[in-house]
Amino acid sequence: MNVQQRVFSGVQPTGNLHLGNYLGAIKRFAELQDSFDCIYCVVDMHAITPDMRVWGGPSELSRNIREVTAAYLAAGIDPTRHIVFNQSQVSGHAELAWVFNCVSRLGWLNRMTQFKEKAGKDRENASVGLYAYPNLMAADILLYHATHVPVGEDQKQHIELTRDIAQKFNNDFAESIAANGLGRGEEGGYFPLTEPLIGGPAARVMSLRDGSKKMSKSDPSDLSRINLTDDADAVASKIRKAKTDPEPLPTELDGLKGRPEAENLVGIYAALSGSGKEEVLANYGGGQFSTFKGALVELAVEKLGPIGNEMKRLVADPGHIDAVLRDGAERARAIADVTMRQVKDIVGFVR
Ligand code: AQP
Repeated sequence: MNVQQRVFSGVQPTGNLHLGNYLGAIKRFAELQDSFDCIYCVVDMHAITPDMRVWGGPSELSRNIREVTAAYLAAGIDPTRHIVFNQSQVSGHAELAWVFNCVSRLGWLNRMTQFKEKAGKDRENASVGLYAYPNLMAADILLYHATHVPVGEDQKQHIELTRDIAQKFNNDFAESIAANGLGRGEEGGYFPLTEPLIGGPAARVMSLRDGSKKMSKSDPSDLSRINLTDDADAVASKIRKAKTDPEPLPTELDGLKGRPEAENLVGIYAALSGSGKEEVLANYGGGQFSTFKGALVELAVEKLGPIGNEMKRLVADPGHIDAVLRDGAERARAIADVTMRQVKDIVGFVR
């Protein structure tokens, strides 16, 4: 393992963990464990950025933090080889985010499409935290000098902003970084320019009810998503009811153009089976959706059933989950504290 290559990523504990979160993020987190030093965070400080009516209040938050942790463990993430913790236990996230609030520019944040989508028309009523969310996300990643971040397609813009913040910090403080002997890498910058790891057939899993919208925790329709804790009957019924079009499945990739619902189901099958969309079409192209949906139900139940069951088992033992998070937080804090001491020296804070 190359310890210079560090992965950081997180999931918000906002309930309704779904297939998009699994295929776009958590499944890939587990796959990266043999090639990277990994830090996986339950980003609870991000979860409270909407109105409390949206995130559900204190007991819901605690329950959701434990549920995301359970999903990490059930997906095969090993918290003894890597670090699993919740963000609010390591104060460096908030401290570095403040420094980044002063590095990042209003013009940059104004371009963030996720804020526009989440704030909607009632922008004046959105929290400052929702607006500054990408600066906190940059702090999450750079606090650990992470070189790679596995995320779904929807997070690409935030990773680009993280690179802009790192670059501006490195430029603004270039002299101080050098004077303190804290330059790293060829360019002598302090923070790395982190690479996103986005890809595969399910980088953007779409709603089962509308192929133009991403599968999302906050969609009011439960039929739009497969939750990781859904039982086999629910998974089967949601896939059977998933929106499709009247044409049979195409035999070639090109035939999926302009057919977002068909493309979505093919992508989900490919990601769950560890193959490509071409292979799926080679097997099911030309056939009716009903046959393909039957095969998808079988595959989804086979792959997701054990994860959902393990999550339920783990959540029933909150003491164990809390101990995993405390242990992870202690090890994360050891890395974060060094970064914060160095950042304070670079910025000129007296400590
Ligand atoms: N539909 C998706 N397809 C692929 N990846 C996805 N991710 C989310 N939705 C999809 C990825 O899951 C990780 C964790 O996401 P998050 O919990 O931090 O926040 P989110 O993106 O806001 O999740 P939702 O479900 O979309 O919630 P709401 O409804 O609140 O907007 C990230 O890596 C994300 O890319």
